[in-house]
Amino acid sequence: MTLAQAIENKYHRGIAECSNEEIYYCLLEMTKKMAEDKISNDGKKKLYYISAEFLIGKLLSNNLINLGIYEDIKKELADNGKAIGDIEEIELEPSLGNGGLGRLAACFMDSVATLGLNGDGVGLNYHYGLFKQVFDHNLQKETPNPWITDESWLTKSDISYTVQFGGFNVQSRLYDIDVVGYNNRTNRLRLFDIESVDESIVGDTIDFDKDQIAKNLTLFLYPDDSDEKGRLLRVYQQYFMVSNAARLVLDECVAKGSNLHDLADYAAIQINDTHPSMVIPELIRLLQERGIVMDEAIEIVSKVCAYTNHTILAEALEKWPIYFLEKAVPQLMPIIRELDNRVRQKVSDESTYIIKDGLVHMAHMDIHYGYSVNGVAYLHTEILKNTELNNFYKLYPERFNNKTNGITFRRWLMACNPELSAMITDLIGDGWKKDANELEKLANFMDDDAVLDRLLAVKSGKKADLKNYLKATQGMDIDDNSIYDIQIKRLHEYKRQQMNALYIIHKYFEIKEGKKPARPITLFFGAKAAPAYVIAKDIIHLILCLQQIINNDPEVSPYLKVFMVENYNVTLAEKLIPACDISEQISLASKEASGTGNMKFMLNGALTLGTMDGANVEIAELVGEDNIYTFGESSETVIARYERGDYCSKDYYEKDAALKKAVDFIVSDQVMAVGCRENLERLYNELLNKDWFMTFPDFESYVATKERAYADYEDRKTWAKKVLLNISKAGFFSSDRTIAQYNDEIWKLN
Ligand code: GL2
Repeated sequence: MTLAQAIENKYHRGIAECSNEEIYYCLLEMTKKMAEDKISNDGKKKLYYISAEFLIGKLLSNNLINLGIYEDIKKELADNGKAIGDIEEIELEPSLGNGGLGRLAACFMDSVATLGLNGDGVGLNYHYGLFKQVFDHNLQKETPNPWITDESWLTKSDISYTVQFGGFNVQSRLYDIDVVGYNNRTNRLRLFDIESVDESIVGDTIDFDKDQIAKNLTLFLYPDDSDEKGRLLRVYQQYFMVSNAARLVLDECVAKGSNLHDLADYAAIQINDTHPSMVIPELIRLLQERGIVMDEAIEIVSKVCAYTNHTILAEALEKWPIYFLEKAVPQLMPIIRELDNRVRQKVSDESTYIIKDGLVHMAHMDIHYGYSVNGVAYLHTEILKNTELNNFYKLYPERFNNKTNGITFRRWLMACNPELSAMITDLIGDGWKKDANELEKLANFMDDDAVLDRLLAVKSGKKADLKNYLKATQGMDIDDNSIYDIQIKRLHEYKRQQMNALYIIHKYFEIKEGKKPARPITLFFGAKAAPAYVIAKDIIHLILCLQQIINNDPEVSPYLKVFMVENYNVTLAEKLIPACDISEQISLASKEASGTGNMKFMLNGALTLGTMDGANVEIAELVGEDNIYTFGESSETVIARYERGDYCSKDYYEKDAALKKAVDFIVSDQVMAVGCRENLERLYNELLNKDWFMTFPDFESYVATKERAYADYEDRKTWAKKVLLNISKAGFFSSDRTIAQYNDEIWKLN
């Protein structure tokens, strides 16, 4: 059916006579129906990818592309005076994730379906998701982020379970979203909700009654955990997620003929980070309920569950107090104790015990009772094996493996950058869409001036698009002749947005002193800070203050501007990434497990300015040192300094005059005039007395390397060559490659 026919059936009018909203809802219905009618993946064994986050982004364009009708629809719309971009604006972005970990899960779902593998995602249907960020007086404020409308991609299923908590029950309801593989069959994203959810307990802010679990359970992703009630709510959410998931797994496997003793022939469960870790004791509990004895239940579950570690930061390796679990999920504690006792009987290394000092270490349970532990980039996995999880590696070396992250090129090139996609296809054909390694063929054009010129022209077009979009949506005045230098990612001290801010101050002073850059520079930021993460919010405050001061200074703003986009999300990433010249990947070496933004930028023709951290290491290896701007201390140096415990940021501050000047500016009268003393002083003191993520030792080489990149930008032809080389080497970072490796080495479906 054409769109015109669908519109005629639904509204008895033509496309041109319909509003964008009417067209969107018709396309939604039509696309949903087409996805439903597609054959779904099947097979004896199935993957269940359990994750607290699925940052899926808007689905319309992606689904049109994967169904193979994007171009037809776009043309039909254009023929009727409508732009597909305007229709996309109607869709609300599902707010089901926080950052890289959630977006990775979404990319993985796309690739699992595209490779024709039988695998579903399982998570929660948060009504208000992660908060919506608004800026008020240069401060981040949080408001609810509703996204579920009467008609949406969700389909209500007839699956519902009673989930038991300490003292009360809730009734669940499963909603499904079809995941369409690129020119292939479909899988599903399975999102559990509670029947008794009550949106009305939330007002204009993200505060709500944390005691009313039967009403609030699926309202927010990562409810504020700065108090005990918030942390307890996370436990309720996690158990709700995995209890439903476990029952779904058992029911589906039994329906396919499993006798449960052979569960591992029917199911592979990937535990994405520690949020779903309770699936291990819950499955054991359910197997016992179905007549299997403890010994065997443990054995079965250990052959089904595999764990992915996404970070070495202690804060993200969850440890729940025993009394939390006893209160929320008392039925699990005897099982967890039994699991811990078994570890104690066979292992002498106390550091690996599951229960220690009244806390349950979720990752420890995953490693002892799962069959695979993977890191998400080469360096990260090495650090896990040799440092962070070395005690476990010594026990189970065969369980550890690396799966370097990837991204889906359907969303992160074909959908967000059709101009670059078309250029690539003109040059090398469209085989790259299914086999990303074919991008290597672009290397043949390295000395073709016409190709290099076209590449630069595509970039200029995307820069103009971004300028227009941010003007229309956020009122920003951007010079598209400037260098676009972009840092977009969660706000976290280890990612070091504060170091970039210090650079900006440094540059501001240089311009004031008459040292003007060869070309204007625009620095973009996009980041949400966790509501309870005080210093992260202070860093946002500083950046917004700098934005106000610099952009309004007639002496400086012709050469330097700063923009922090409000409410950074997938939709904004899809506009920012194709327009970027310089991709900021400046985490403290050893701390960024992988990064996936780095891959998206590279694929879209930005050059990386980064530390030797996470997947940057692999990017550097692939493109060679001439085609990336690396700087800063190595992970070995950083890890050794942490071990010595002798870092003193003040020493660096005293020695480096430029650094001192930049840091002092944070608490200058000029910044105080537009900002809040409390926030600025706190940040200043934090840097001077702690600087836990060591921005000062890297500052000098960061500034020097950034300047070198800016200078190189002026040789447009050489720059274009570097860009083309980067794109040609990006194939490795396709999530199709990552998923093929997960399947070959961990899941073994088919
Ligand atoms: C993260 C890492 O910080 C990030 O480097 C990695 O790319 C992603 C996906 O593996 O996982 N870990 C984590 O806890 N979050 C991440 O984004 N939130």
